[in-house]
Amino acid sequence: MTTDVDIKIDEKIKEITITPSKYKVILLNDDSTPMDWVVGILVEIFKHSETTAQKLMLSVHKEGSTVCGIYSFEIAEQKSAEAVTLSRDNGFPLQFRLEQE
Ligand code: TYC
Repeated sequence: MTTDVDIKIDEKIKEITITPSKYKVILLNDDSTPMDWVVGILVEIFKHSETTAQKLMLSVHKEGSTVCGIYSFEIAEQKSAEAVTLSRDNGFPLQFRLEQE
């Protein structure tokens, strides 16, 4: 016999297994990363157009932070780690935060 409780549990399992959380990648401002470098990262790693990348970079420069992409946890982590490694290798302190949606 299937009860209301069984159905609720089935629905909960589906919700947990079929809908993985998304994560916002938040780009943070700093005083020394060059503007052109930030735009390059947004184009090459986060696949924004040059125009959007310029707007996002200026928004971070003025407001302190912005969401630069929303991905599964693995992709969010991979992209921000790649951007940070590339920036550190070039002497820039660019930083990101991940935030669950
Ligand atoms: N504030 C930096 C500067 O004046 C530019 C910058 C923009 C740095 C966005 C980081 O995420 C950033 N050179």
